[in-house]
Amino acid sequence: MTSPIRTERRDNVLVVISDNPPVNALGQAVRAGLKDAIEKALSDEAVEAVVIRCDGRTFFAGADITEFGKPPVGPNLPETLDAMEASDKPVVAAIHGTALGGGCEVALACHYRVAVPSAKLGLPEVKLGLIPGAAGTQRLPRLVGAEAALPLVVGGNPISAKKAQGIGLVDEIVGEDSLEADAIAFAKSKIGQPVPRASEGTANEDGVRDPDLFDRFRASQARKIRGFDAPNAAIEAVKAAGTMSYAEGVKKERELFTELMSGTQSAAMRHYFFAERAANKIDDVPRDTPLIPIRKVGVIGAGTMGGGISMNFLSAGIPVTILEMNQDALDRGTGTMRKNYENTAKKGRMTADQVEQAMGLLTPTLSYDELADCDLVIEAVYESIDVKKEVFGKLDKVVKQGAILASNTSYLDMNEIAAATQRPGYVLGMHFFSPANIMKLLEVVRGEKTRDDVLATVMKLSKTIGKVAAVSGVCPGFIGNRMLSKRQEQANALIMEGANYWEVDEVLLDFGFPMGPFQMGDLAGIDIGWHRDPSKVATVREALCAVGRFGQKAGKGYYDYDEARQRTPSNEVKQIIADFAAKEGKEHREISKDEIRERLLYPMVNEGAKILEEGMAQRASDIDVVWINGYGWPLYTGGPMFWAQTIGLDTVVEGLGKHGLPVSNYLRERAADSGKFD
Ligand code: T1G
Repeated sequence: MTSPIRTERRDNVLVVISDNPPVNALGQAVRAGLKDAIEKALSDEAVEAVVIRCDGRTFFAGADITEFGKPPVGPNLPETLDAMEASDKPVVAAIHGTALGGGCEVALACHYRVAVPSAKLGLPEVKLGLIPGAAGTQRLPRLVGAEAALPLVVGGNPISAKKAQGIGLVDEIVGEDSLEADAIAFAKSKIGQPVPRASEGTANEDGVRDPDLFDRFRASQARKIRGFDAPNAAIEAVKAAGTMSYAEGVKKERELFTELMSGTQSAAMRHYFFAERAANKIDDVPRDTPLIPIRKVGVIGAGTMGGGISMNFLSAGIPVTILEMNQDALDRGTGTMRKNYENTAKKGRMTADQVEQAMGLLTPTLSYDELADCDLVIEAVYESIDVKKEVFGKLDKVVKQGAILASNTSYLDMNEIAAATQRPGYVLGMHFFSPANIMKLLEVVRGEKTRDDVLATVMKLSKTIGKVAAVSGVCPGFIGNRMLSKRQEQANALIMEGANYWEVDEVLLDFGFPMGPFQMGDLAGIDIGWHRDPSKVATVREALCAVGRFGQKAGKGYYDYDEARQRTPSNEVKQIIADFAAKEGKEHREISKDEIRERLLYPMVNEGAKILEEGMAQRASDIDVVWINGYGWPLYTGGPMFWAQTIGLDTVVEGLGKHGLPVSNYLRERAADSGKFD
């Protein structure tokens, strides 16, 4: 098999080129080819400098993640890079695309780095539950210092070539279309000079001057890294660069890396990496299905959801015509969108021009006729099947043939909505999650009659607007809300049986969720959908509303809130619950946190198994993608289905039985068979 690495001579410069699509991952063949090429360069007198570059869309984008968890095959990357750095001939990394992870470490082991303006560099290993494993945590702080290294290694987000040049990671920004030529010229200019080796630098001089730097940084990241192992390991590794010799620091990095690689968090986060990409593929729709061009989008409803949905398209440069029933509602909606953009600009995440650009693509209207030439119309009106069927009937008459009609419904029957039109093949669900311009999840609900090209178009469009999409079949609550309802059922039952509602929240917080069900209720508003009659009290929720406990907005819901919205459990609520339980003849008892966790989470796994058995989700990993992106399931456990496999499906089956909860045949069968869903 030909090596993905080739070399080409340009006078006295040897250009080492990798051609390993799709992202020049540093798999075994690439590492072996790199090693051979470097040995060739070092032994050839005629070669006085080396340039390393990649064909295709990007410089090396990291180690080959598909090799992880398998027996290592040499040569290993650290040794290959050490041999390269030891060269006395200047070695220049010529960077385009995204030099990530091991790719960035290749660049760090080169003596110099040049990059095109559009290039990005980063160390995203923490997003895989790892830290850099080829001396990146030791070379980078020697090149750029601790303050600049920490966000890169601990946050894992890439930076632009310009920013990289600013911190000393990139030596020169070269022409966007003349990378190789400029890199060769740069290499030639360094011939005869002593080569700078990052490993020989002094690390963290800023960290020595400011010893609290590391603790301050850790504190600043506390909320984001809560529960994750890798970020703390990353901080330790960067710190080691300033307190140990290079060799000892590399050893420390290796210890931390190996421990993380063998842990459940990295397995879970590597699972998620591939799960997110798999979710965008539809098994029974050919990848080359022709797509419908989406040049103009219509949105019905300028409320919270309609406005948020519209922003996704405007931010992606796609014009939106937004329709409301009256001018006041329209003005309120467009005003809120502008305010949201301006808030983003205030945080420095957008420029004022970009705000005007986005708002300039928005056309408010009161007339359905203005939607006639839209390629896609998304309805985000009141969650009533009759209202939606009426809206779709109107759209069907007004909007051009071949346009897609989508509903943002969160649980209604898409087949019934599609039947209200003459074009059921062009109808599907696009279930956004509030706030729609922020939450990444998009549940794409495939109707019985939804055409392949319509589905493929919306899946591709989801990536364009920065969403993570998963396909759901038509069932109440689709994937996410259907499983959420099982958790909510148990949460309500548990507090009637004696569990304190704040304990239920704490169990999910400790598990890694951003908040528990009762906190969520207070945040969203207990009074949503309340009949407003304080004399009619049939549930705990109605009892709370009857005494004005509407949630955070009222300063009290399940919890009491102070001005800073800090919550305190309420004795009044505890009594209301106790009275309800007594009325229902429920005996209160001590309930352990283990029982609370099992009764909240295991029924969700069981419902996920039913969703798979009914074909409402393509694969178990899609369910993980839904829960991680739509409901805050902790990424470091891989999602409900991966987590269940990690603790053992038989453990889940046994736990459900112990609590007298139903076990689906499919779950029982999977537990008895391979212990895996997919
Ligand atoms: N290994 C294997 N396959 C990879 C890969 C990788 N590193 N990166 C991408 N792919 C596959 C991906 O699964 C998909 O496959 C296709 O390439 C296109 O990817 C030693 C230990 C580079 C920004 O974490 O961030 O280095 O679905 O759909 O949107 O210290 O891919 O087509 O079959 O994402 O244009 C560190 C991960 C590894 C980078 C391109 N590196 N990749 O995004 O395309 S650990 C990373 C990305 C490491 C060292 C450590 C993105 C991208 P398929 P895509 P994209």
